[in-house]
Amino acid sequence: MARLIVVSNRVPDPKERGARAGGLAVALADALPRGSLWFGWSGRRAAATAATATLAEADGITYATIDLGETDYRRFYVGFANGALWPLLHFRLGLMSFLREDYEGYRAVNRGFAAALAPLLRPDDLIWVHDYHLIPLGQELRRLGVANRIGFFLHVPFVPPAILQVLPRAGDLLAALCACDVVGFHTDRYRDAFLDCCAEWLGARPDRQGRFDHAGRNVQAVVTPVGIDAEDFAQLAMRAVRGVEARRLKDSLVGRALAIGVDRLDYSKGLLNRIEAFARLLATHPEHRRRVSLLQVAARSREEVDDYQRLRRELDRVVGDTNGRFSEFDWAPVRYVTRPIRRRTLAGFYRLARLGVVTPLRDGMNLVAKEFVAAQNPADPGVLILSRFAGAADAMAAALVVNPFDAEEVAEAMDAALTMGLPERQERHQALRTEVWSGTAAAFCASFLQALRLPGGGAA
Ligand code: ADQ
Repeated sequence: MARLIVVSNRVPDPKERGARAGGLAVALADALPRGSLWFGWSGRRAAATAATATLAEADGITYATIDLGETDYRRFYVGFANGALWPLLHFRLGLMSFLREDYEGYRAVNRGFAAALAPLLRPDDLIWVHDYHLIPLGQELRRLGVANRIGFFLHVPFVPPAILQVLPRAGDLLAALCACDVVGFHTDRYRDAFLDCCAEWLGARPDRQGRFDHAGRNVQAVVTPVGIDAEDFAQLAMRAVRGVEARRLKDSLVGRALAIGVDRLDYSKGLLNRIEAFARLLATHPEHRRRVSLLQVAARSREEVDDYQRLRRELDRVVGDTNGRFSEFDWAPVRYVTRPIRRRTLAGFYRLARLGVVTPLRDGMNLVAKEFVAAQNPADPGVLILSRFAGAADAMAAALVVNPFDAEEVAEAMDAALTMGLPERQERHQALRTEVWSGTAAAFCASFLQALRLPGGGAA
């Protein structure tokens, strides 16, 4: 079988397997076949970007990483990827900032990645590039004469033409992406938006399988939703709920219901809206005061980007206000933790929770929703509240699906979840469980790779 080459911005440190706060690393680590090579940034900064990769091996996977130069890091990572593309692809035009030099830095790092990767490649390798940091990588590899099959998967949403047109150089980027053979998305909506953009900028005329010709190549857009290793996570939760941390949490609740939110501290995750909705629940339904605590785990993320520092301050304030307003001497409504918690510990916490609150304003998929479902005890499951703007909502209609911009609607859903009887909880959970157990990380990899392996075949 052909060797798989995975390329992503960050390559996780194999030694830190238990403590990753990031969907891409979690999804891939669950599904990579042995013998694969994983290429990308080491996470370290140096005076200049390295021209060749450093190799390390663990569990049958070769990790090939390069350090990034300070200026490249600022322009590529902080500037264009997280200052322009991330807000744009999450529909936050007001937060987008574009500088030509950032765009040039972004292109330069993609060129550098291609130059460092090309010498490691064999002719029959399958190359699978991940996410918005590396949109032009396929084109840069082609320029170096790489003729291998190249696939690209976007972990975040794709936006319709009316949004994409705001980005200077949008046409350039779309054309660069079309140097790949297969381009994958979580949902039909994102794929259709991509095809609409290709029609508008590149004159593409896709067929019903999402294939079209561009610049002498055939490109296929596919839908392959990311999932988790559900059975493994369920086992983890069953063990962890008996562990020390879960027991400490349970004891501290003294019989109160637990609501849980777990996110990177990111403005796309709807954290402010969530706290506001919880405060509204306590204001309009005083019967829940002292009966429920919200544990919000919000791992700090991208702190070098100003908007993230602002969000952190704002969230500190909103949590403080809510606790000041409703706390009593023996109960605080919100418990707020800003450091990552080990995956195993989180699994136990999910299982203890009566309510999982996953209310991003936009999210490509959202794996926390799936983890919460996998962790539940089917005999007495908790209820999932899920934003309709998470890709996960497309296949999880049995959750309480809400518009996160409507605090009253979210508060009503919280009330409904806290008062829901066992038969309805079980019925909803069973439907969600079926979905999470079929759309696993392994299924995601298999269906994307099937499309990538087979010119002319593959996922729809
Ligand atoms: P993320 O935006 O990082 O991923 P998500 O899908 O929720 O979001 O994945 C986060 C992962 O990190 C989960 O496995 C979660 O358990 C873990 N995590 C989050 N917060 C944590 C914390 N505070 N402590 C410890 N662990 C934490 C991107 C896209 C998503 C998409 C994934 C996968 O933005 O939309 O679902 O990639 O494609």
